Amino acid sequence: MLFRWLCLLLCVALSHVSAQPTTNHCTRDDGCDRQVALIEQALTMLQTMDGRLESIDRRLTAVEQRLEKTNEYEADHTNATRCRWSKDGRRSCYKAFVQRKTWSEARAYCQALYGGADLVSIETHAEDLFLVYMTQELQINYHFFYTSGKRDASGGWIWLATGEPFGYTGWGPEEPNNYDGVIEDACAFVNNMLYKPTGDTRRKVYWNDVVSTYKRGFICEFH
Ligand SMILES: [Ca+2]
Ligand SMILES: [Ca+2]
Repeated sequence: MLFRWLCLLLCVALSHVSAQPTTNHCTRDDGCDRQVALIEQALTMLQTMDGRLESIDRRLTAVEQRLEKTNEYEADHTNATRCRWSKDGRRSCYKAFVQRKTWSEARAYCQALYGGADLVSIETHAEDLFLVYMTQELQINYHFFYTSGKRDASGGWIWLATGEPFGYTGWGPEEPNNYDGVIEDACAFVNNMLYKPTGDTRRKVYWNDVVSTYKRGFICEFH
């Protein structure tokens, strides 16, 4: 648009020049040549400026799109996600999902959600408690959530999101147990308070080894 306006101005200037008596301009052939050369030079400069303006416009559009994405993230963060600061000054955010997925599907879903997101790794008692409060507060009507914990080939447990073996654990009584002789290869965070508020004598919150191909809820963690 700017380019068109500048061209229009140039055309007006040119018409002004051509409207002048010949005695004031172009009294000699070389004088006309100089004018034409200057006008061509000006046109080239205008074209270059137009190209630069288009480039700036494209960059502005990209910045606007990034800002929109940030706003979406903030909105989502405020409404459905909970964050905490650990003692070492690290900030972690969590988002719990009740739509059921297999462990692999849930992990892929978390990883596609935000850059660096993955299934949750519960590394401390404080983090474990935070998830209890979070799932309570959000009033989620479901109690089994996949974590990034997986049984490795030697039977040990590892947080696949971080590559670290389990340090702190919150296994329930007799867990992990490969219940009924079935290999249970994924670690689930269980909050029975979500649907058995009273009268249930079992431990309310614990970890359970479960079969990873079953569809369950899950919790994503990101920083
Ligand atoms: Ca963690
Ligand atoms: Ca089990």
